[in-house]
Amino acid sequence: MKRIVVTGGAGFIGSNFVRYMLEAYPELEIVTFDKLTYAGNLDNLKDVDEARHTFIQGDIADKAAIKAAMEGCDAIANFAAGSHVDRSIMGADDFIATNVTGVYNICEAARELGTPRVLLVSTDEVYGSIDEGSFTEASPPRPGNPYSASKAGGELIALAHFNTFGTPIIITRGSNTYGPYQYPEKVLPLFVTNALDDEPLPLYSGGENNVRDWLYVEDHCRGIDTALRKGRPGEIYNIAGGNERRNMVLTRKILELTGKGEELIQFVKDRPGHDRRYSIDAAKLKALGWAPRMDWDEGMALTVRWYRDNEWWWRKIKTGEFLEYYRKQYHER
Ligand code: NAD
Ligand code: TDX
Repeated sequence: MKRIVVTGGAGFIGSNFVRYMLEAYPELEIVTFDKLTYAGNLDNLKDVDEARHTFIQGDIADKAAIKAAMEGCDAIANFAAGSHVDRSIMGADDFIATNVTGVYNICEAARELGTPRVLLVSTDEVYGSIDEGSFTEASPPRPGNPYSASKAGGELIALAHFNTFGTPIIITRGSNTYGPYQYPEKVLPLFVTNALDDEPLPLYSGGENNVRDWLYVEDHCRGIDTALRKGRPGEIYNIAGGNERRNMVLTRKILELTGKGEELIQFVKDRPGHDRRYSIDAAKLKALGWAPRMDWDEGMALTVRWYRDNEWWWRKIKTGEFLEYYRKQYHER
């Protein structure tokens, strides 16, 4: 592969992927195509090699724009999405436009252009919650909130596109991802940056019930790269961190690493439709040679240190639009 298009490459996982791929493949050229929504941020790409990287501002819901960006590329990896469950509960229009229509446009453009590989980044949330054991790729999707339903919708359209037209679609379903450059609406960077400022950590539903499986962002990126290069069109690959933790355990870890006390924890009203536990089996991707490398304690220490050392990055974000969202989301909760 000489040239790939990365949609959503100015977001959290996308920007880590761009950096990872440019370092891993010295000949590769990347075109980042991103709408720059509230979550897109060119600061995330500040340190990439400009000689091999081009940025285009555009919307995947605009078919002509995404098709023009994809012309002549060897592959596309789509990270563009509405990605935050709580925002999708407030209103899901953008989630449908990007996660469903946008994905359809990418499939159509790929079919028309003959794009050799189309990697769609999806999520373990499409399976819904599981009390015991882990979902495999053969488990049926049962999404439980507007975000995960829109991701499942995009997946179904893409898989039907493969079935009908042979469009070379590969889907990855990653678990909860953490690391540098994550927008501070997600629980981990929100709690870390709040703790650093001695602000409350709004924990839903007591924190003992809900379990997430934490995947370090570089492991997620290597998993996507493995699926992109070695995966079979029409197939789905789970990418699991193998670090299931209750939210209270995550919260205590953040307090320990920031040197703060439990008085910062504020129990707040639960998220509607809150999925209790996510758990996926990644044996299928492991058979292609991938395995997560980052130990959870080490990954957490690295991540908290990154937010501590990079206030320039998140202080700018935690203003304006963010504060408006924060007030709506947490006021009187
Ligand atoms: P993010 O919200 O940080 O970034 C999303 C990026 O997409 C932003 O740069 C935004 O500007 C861009 N974007 C949004 N709508 C767009 C549009 N219509 N056209 C072009 N660009 C658009 O998200 P993230 O956490 O980096 O997630 C990336 C992908 O990974 C998403 O598809 C998400 O569903 C999936 N995923 C995320 C996690 C996680 O824990 N964060 C886990 C599994 C899967
Ligand atoms: O303020 C909070 N308090 C709280 O207790 C927030 C924002 C979250 N939580 C809880 C809800 C979840 O049980 O923390 C857990 C993680 O929440 P999020 O960070 O919002 O992530 P989640 O809903 O699990 O979804 C994430 O993982 C799958 C990503 O946001 C998705 O993009 C990804 O697909």
